[in-house]
Amino acid sequence: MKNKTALITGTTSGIGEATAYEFAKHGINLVLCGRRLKRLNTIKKALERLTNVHILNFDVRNKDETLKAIESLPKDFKNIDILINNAGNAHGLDPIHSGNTDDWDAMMDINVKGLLYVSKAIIPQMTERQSGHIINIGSSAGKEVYPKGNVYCASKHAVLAITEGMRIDLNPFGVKVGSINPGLVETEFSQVRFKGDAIADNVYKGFKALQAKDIAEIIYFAISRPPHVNIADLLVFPTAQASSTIVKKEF
Ligand code: NDP
Ligand code: 8X3
Repeated sequence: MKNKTALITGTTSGIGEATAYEFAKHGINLVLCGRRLKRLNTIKKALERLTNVHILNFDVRNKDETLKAIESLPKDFKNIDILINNAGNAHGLDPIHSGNTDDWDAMMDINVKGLLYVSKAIIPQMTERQSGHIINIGSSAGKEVYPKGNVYCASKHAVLAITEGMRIDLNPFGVKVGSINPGLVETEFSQVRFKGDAIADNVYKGFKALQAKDIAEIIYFAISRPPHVNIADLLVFPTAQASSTIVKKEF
C-alpha cells in the first residue's frame, strides 16, 4: 500500500477521520477533505509523522468548489489511487408529512450529489490509468427503510445504486468499486442529525455501538485485498443490532 494515494472525504470526524489514521499507519499518502479547516490542520499535523498529507478544504455541495479543489492538487498528490466517498450525514428524523425541506435538500445535496461531484472529478484519471479503487460509504439505511428515515434512507439507497452503476461502467477499465454499509456507529452523526439536541446522547446508550475505528479497519481490509479481489458490498452491524429497528439494549 506504500506509495498509494487516497483521497477521503469527511475526514474531520468519525469514520473518515479514523480511516485517515488507519491508512496513515500503513504509509498511504493522504488527501484529507472537509469543511472544518482547523480540524483538518490538527489531523494533518498528527498524521504527517507517518505519511505525506495534503488538505483540501471544500463543501461537497458546491460543484465548482469541489471540482476546483480537486483540480488544485499538487503534482505529488494528483494521482488518486483510492477514493473513499465518506462525507455525509442525516438531517432530522421526521415523518414524511412533517419533514423539513431544508433537511431534505441537505441530505440529497451532500450524500448523493456531493458524492457524484467528487467522483466526477477523480474517475477520469482512473479510467485513463486503467486502475483505481472507489469505496462509497453507504449505510444499513441504504438497504432497509426505517420509520422517519424516509429521505436519509433514500439518499443511502441512491448511494448503493450509484455504487452498482459505477462498478458496471468502470468494469472495462479495471477500476474496483464497492460499498461499505454500517449500522449504528458512534460518531458525530447523531449530533448532526438532531442538531445538537440532547436526544442525540441516547442513540448509542444501553448497547455497544460500532466505533469509527471498527469501520476504518474494514475499509483498510477492503482496499488491501489482492488485485483480483473486489469487496463489492458489505453490511456491518454492531452485535446488538439485528436490523435498523431491532437493537438489543440492556439498561
Ligand atoms: P460524522 O458526522 O462524524 O462525519 C461526517 C463527515 O462528513 C465530517 O467529516 C464532515 O466534515 C463531512 N461532511 C458533512 N457535510 C459535508 C459537506 N457539505 N461537505 C464536505 N464534507 C462534509 O459522521 P460519520 O463519520 O458517522 O459519517 C460518515 C459517513 O458514514 C456518512 O456518509 C454517514 O451517512 C455514514 N454512516 C454513518 C453511520 C453512523 O451510524 N454513524 C452508519 C452508516 C453510515 P465537515 O463538517 O468538516 O465538512
Ligand atoms: C446511519 C445508520 O440507522 O442511524 O446510516 O440510519 S442509521
